[in-house]
Amino acid sequence: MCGNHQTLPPRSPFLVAPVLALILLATPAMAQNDFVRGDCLGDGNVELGDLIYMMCIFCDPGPLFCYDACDADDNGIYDIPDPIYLLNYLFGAGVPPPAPFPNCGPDPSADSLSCTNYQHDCQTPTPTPPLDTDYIFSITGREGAPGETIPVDIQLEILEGEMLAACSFGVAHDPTALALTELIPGTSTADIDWAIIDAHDGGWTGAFIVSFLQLHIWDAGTFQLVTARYQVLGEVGDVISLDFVDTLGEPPVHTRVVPTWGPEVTPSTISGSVTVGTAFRRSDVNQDGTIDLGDPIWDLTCLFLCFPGCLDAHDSNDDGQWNIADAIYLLGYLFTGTAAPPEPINMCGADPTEDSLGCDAYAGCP
Ligand SMILES: [Ca+2]
Ligand SMILES: [Ca+2]
Ligand SMILES: [Ca+2]
Ligand SMILES: [Ca+2]
Repeated sequence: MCGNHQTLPPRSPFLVAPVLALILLATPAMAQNDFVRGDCLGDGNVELGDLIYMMCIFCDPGPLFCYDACDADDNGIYDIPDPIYLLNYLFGAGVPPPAPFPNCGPDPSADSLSCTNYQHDCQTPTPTPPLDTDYIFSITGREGAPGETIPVDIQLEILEGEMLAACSFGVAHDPTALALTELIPGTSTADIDWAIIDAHDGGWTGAFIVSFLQLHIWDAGTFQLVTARYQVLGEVGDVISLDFVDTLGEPPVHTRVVPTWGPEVTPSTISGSVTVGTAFRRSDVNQDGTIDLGDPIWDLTCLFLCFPGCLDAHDSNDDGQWNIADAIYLLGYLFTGTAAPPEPINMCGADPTEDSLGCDAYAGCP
């Protein structure tokens, strides 16, 4: 499930920095364009891509058309505090950039920075970043019983030939049907530079920067981003959707990815759902609250003589079929110390694995 890290060729910060400093010093107050402060890339949005691009001050940023837009804190200097200012605003409840923001306008403060060729046409609406289907966010849905707390995984797949420097997203749920109880960073995020995961009313958001200076970035693979735990409030038979959204947080965190130095693009998303199922305990087939010799005996008897209301409970090896192998598996666990039946066994719950067996009724659980 792990993706790969790609090491980029080293850049030459100490060569570029003095050159950039010279450019900054030598740049007189030139013809000024209207711009949106923070939109360093000039694509009309102030988003994660701008922040990543601004981190490149001391490497090779490529052509900059509007230094004023990159001066996020409007102190007349374009330097590292600017992307940090933007980071705090976008994800850390910091204050918005000074005017002109969020709409285009001239720079109200006189400084030596220039804005000669801002790329976005200020007469047109703020564009949505283009869709790139080579990046796919998905939610692994599953079944949960009423009252049970279940994990839901969010992952990002990056297709062959693509790379990623940063990403952000929001996941919304119906708060009358699910209660968010915990947000756990995913295994793929253990060694990245920066991450934030925040709960909001009706959902949560996450933002991840793999490497500020892109000393390593992600390439093709599947990356485990977050495990969210929800308590199921709905009733048996409900299907509760979990959707990627752009509306949670202030300012709202958008579902985006930033390939290398940006700009950001809009990824594909595959929503998930929680299906509310009947609670049972696997292998307690006689539903007396304990798992003992009575269960394999009843299981074998039942194979020929009864029609169980909860086939999932009889599927001791959780292979999606109910047959004599289940009684043998259970006898092995009880008497020869082989592997325990998969969850739910220690407490009542729904079947975490999808199969064709069902559980319509189970009296042994509340
Ligand atoms: Ca932008
Ligand atoms: Ca500044
Ligand atoms: Ca039993
Ligand atoms: Ca089975």
